[in-house]
This record gives sequence, structure tokens and C-alpha cells, in this order.
Amino acid sequence: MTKKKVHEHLTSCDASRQMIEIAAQRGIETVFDRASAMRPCPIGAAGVCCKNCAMGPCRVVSAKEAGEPAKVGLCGATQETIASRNFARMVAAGAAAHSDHGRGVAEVFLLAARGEIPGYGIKDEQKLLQLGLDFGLDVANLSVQELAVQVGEKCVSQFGQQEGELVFLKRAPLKRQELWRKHRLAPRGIDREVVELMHRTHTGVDQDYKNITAQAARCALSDGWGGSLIATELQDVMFGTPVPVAGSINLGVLKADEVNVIVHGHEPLLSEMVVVASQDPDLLDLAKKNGAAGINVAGMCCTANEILMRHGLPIAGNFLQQELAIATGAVDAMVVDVQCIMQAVQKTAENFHTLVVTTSPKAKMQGATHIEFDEHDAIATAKKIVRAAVENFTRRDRKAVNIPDVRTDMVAGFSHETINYLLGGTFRSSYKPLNDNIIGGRIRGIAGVVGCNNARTTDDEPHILLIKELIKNDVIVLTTGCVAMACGKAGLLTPEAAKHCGAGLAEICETVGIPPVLHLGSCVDNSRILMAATAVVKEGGLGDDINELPAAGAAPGWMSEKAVSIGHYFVASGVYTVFGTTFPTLGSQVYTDYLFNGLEESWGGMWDFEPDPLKMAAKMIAHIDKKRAALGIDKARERVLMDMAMRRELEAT
Ligand code: SF4
Ligand code: MSK
Repeated sequence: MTKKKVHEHLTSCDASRQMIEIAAQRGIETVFDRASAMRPCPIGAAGVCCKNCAMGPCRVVSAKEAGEPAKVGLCGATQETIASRNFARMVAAGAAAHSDHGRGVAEVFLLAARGEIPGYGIKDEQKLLQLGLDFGLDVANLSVQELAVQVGEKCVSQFGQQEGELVFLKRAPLKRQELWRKHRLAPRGIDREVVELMHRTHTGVDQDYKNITAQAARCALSDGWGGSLIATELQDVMFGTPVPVAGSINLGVLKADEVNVIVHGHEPLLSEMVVVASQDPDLLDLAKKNGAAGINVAGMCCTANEILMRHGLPIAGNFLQQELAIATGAVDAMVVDVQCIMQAVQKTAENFHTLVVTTSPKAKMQGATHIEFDEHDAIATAKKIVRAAVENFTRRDRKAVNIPDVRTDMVAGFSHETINYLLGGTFRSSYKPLNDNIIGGRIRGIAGVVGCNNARTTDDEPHILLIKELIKNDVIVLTTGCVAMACGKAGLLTPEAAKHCGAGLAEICETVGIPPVLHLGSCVDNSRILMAATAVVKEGGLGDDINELPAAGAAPGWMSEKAVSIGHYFVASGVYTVFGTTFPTLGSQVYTDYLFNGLEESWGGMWDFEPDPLKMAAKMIAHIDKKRAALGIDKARERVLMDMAMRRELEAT
């Protein structure tokens, strides 16, 4: 068996395969080794282990096969109550993570607007103005700075708001807003919904799985239409709204002759400053003195998406590549902030000279070097970190360096505003051409494919199989997070990927010059997908609410609690959402049925689970076709297909 074959079941990424082999030769353990050594607990994975009080943990496995009555916990909690509480707590944790990110951005934004911190400014005044209008501010009579201060204060207040509704709910289609109000799903304040969900899932509180699921939706919506949206919008105002930018991805972006600094995590507040610091003439001189040809900043996980979209900087890899990047022996510093950072990176780094630098007071790691990010003097912090990396370069063992020669070109940075311009043109920017092409059938529908990598499946593979099948069937794909990076590695983020598309979508991509898979950013930027879906509804012709669109969502390789929050806010926004790999409620038939079949009637959106990516694509396409039929536009697509067939016939003669 060749080495490629040995690792084929672990990953479909060439660079990762090479590094897994090298790590194995050096006796360095990775997530892939740990995944084969430790199986997941089947009871916990199915969501029916409760440890919410000290009478448990209670494992309420189905006893149907043995003919026994279904077990309950010591307190009498049923399978469905326990499964819903566990599910809801995942939503609470995920929403908290995104929203705390949003809060951090809002606080820095406010300090910057007040002129209290150097280094940050306003790059997108247009978006600031829009935010001012959202909050009902007197934009005509405020200076940019005054407006920024008031917008910053309003955004910060959304977290602690106790009554009323989050302001950005008003951006949703009117029908959706009414539905949220009718079902009491409209979030009052971001923190409040997280706290209430944690309270209601405490032992002995909410025992009704439907009621718990509704509060989980209110909490998740406070993420998608609250915390995440605030993060995205304010980052755009401060650092610029992304426009399409060329970049490259994979471990081959690391440079043998330069200082390599990997920025890993989620918040661009520090990484933006690291980028600035890496261009500092003194630090570049020091790098040269130390024998390096330059300073190479590369990203990992969602920080990578942020710096690629705004600076065109390269991406070293996605979630499951973090240890592998260090195993190249070429990383002088891995700078981390929050979320998706494996504790194992420090142990891997101890095999090399690599400095792991933690920067957030919320996220420290034993053995790592802590250089706390001080937003009052962000540039100074960033310079200190880059200096440490440059100094560490001299400790690099050149003989231990193994950088796989694998990198792929990609295009990223499709904010929903950019999609507007690209499809509609600068002077008549609108979603009309997109809507017309959906109505006319060239584009069958829209899919949002997002989320993580999971070591329980072949790394990157389900994402690529799913997305290729979707675009082959004329479904345009919007992507974020680690799926976006997997697409980049597989060459799906270039206009040339049109060759994988069905005739209708290929024609659009070739005419407009866009890839069939649009990279919209990081995890918090799933809010951009909500905005794009809303813009399509508002453009007209495709129904009055998000659930009427020929659209579907998926997270084929999800792993984080944030993904559950994202999935639930998509469902509560009306989207059919399919998860792969595993689903956290399968131990309760009653609860799973409710999520998969019971929600659609009231919310218009629902969950589903399908581990096979091709079957997942088939389910999403079937849902899209169902929506096309309901809109009465299914015939248009049949005509397009007939046209294509006739065209081929003509070409053959
Ligand atoms: Fe068991 Fe009930 Fe305690 Fe959960 S809350 S651990 S089901 S007794
Ligand atoms: S980084 S949450 S592994 S997408 Fe946003 Fe990737 Fe998932 Fe983290």
C-alpha cells in the first residue's frame, strides 16, 4: 500500500496526508491518532446522558430492543427532555462564543470611536451610516465620529438589553419577524437569552422539550441576528467590507526562508495588528539580521478567513491542520486568541522551536507563552509578538523543516454587498439578476454550506463531495469557516471551478466571472448568508419569507457547539438545515422527530441528518425542488434543461 493510500481514510488533503506521515515518522501524536485510539461515547454522542445534577450522570438509553419501558433519569426526566436540554446547552455555548466575540469587537469599536485607542479607524463609512439608520440615529446631523460613538454604544447595549427586541431583527423579512413574535422567538437581549436558556435547562426547571427548543431558538437568533451580526458589521466598518481578493491556501504557503507567524482563532482585532506589525521596518530589519528573507503571516481557522478577505494574506490551513502546521518545523510562532484552538498544539510545539502565544485573558494554555492583547496599545502588543517570532527564527532547526509543496489559488471576500454589485453591476446593483436566474431556472437554488472539520470523518472529503454534487446540479453555494477553506484547497473557489457545474450555473459563472462557490468569510459571517437570503426575499419573485426560497443549509463536518447555534438560527430563520457526521439527539426518537419533522409546520425550517454527502446533496436538492414547485417556477427549469439538451443536440450535428 502506498503512503497516500495509508492515510486516504484520514484526509482528502494532500498536504495533510504528507504531514500525517511525517508526524508519524517522528513519533508526534496528532488528532488523527487520538481519533482512532478513542471511540466517542455512544450514549453521550446520542444526547441521552444527563449530568445536570449530582444524582447522575443518568444514561437513559433506549430499552426498546429489550422490550423494557423507556428509561428516565433519577428525577424522572425523559429521553426527550434530556436530549433537548443537552441540545439547548450546545446552542447556549455556541451563541455565547459568537456573541462574546461580537461584544469584544463592539467594545473595541467604541473605544476607537471615542479616540481612546490608536491603530483602529473607520474604513467603511457607508456601512456605518447604514448601522446608524438601523438604530434610528439622526445620521444627517452627526459627524462620522459622533455617529461611530453612538453606533458603538447601541451595539454594546444589545448584549445587556432586557426588554423589547434586538434591533437587527428588523432587517429580516416582515413575515419572518411576525412569525418570531407569534412564537415568542424574538430575542430581547443577547446575554439574557443565553442566561435564560442555561436556567431553563438546569435540573428541575423546563421539562417540556418543545418549550426548551423554542428558547434555544430565541438564544440562537440572538447569535445570528445579534452577536454574530454585530461582529461582522463592526469588523467591516473598522477593517473594511470585504471585496473579492485573490489568495492562496494550504501548508505550502509557509516559507522555509522567512519568519512564519501563524495567526489562529477567530477575532481579527489582534491579527489585523499583527499584519501591520509584520510590515514594521525595524522588525523586517531584525528578521534580515537573523537570516530570514522576510516575515510571512499566514492564517488558520477563521482568523485566516478574516485576514485573507481583507489583506489577501495566505491561509495555512483549516481546523484539523493546526498540529500539522507546527509539525512542518517552520512555524516560528503560532499566535492564538479564542475558539477552535486545540490544546494539543502546545505539546506538538514542544517537539520543535515553535512558540505558542496565547493572547486572550479568556483563553490561556499551560506551557504556552502568554502575551496579553492590550487593545489600548494594540500595535505595541502585536510588535512584541512579531518580535518574539523573529527572535525565535534563530532557534529553528532547518534540518527539521518539512513544508509540503502544496498550495492552491483561491478567491475570497464575497460579502453580500459584493454579490449585489457583481451580479447587478455598479450602477444598478441589486439581487435582481440572481433572482431572475433562479426564477428562470439557470440557477436551481442556493445552498449555504458551512462549519468545521471533524476527525470522525475523512477530513475535508464530505464537504467537497457535497459541494461538487450541488454545483453539478446548478445550486450556487455560499460558504464560510473551515468548509470555505476545504473548498479553497480543492480548487472550488476560482472561476475555473465552473467546469464542475451544470450548464445553467456554469453559464452564470462564466458570464459574471465568479466561482460557483462563494467564500463569505468566517463563522460569525454566517450572518452574511442571512443578509443575502433576506436580500433575495426583498428583491421579490421568490416568496415573502426565507422559508419560501429554493434554498438549503448544511454542515457536513461540524464539530463545535457554535455550529449547533448556527444550525438552530438557520432553522428558526426558515432554512432546511442538514448536519453530517453525527447528530446530537439521535438517542431520543421523540425529540429527533420533533426537530426533523415537527418544526417545519410552525417555523418553516427544520433540521435533518445525513452522513452520506451525496445523499445529503440529494435531500437538499429535493427540498430546493419542493420550494421551486411551491413558487410555481419548476416549469421554468424544465425549459432550461430542454434548451440545454437541444443545444447539445445542435452542437453534435
Ligand atoms: Fe439524572 Fe435528572 Fe440529575 Fe439529569 S437532572 S442527572 S436526569 S437526576
Ligand atoms: S474555525 S467553529 S472549526 S468552522 Fe471558525 Fe472552523 Fe468550525 Fe472552528
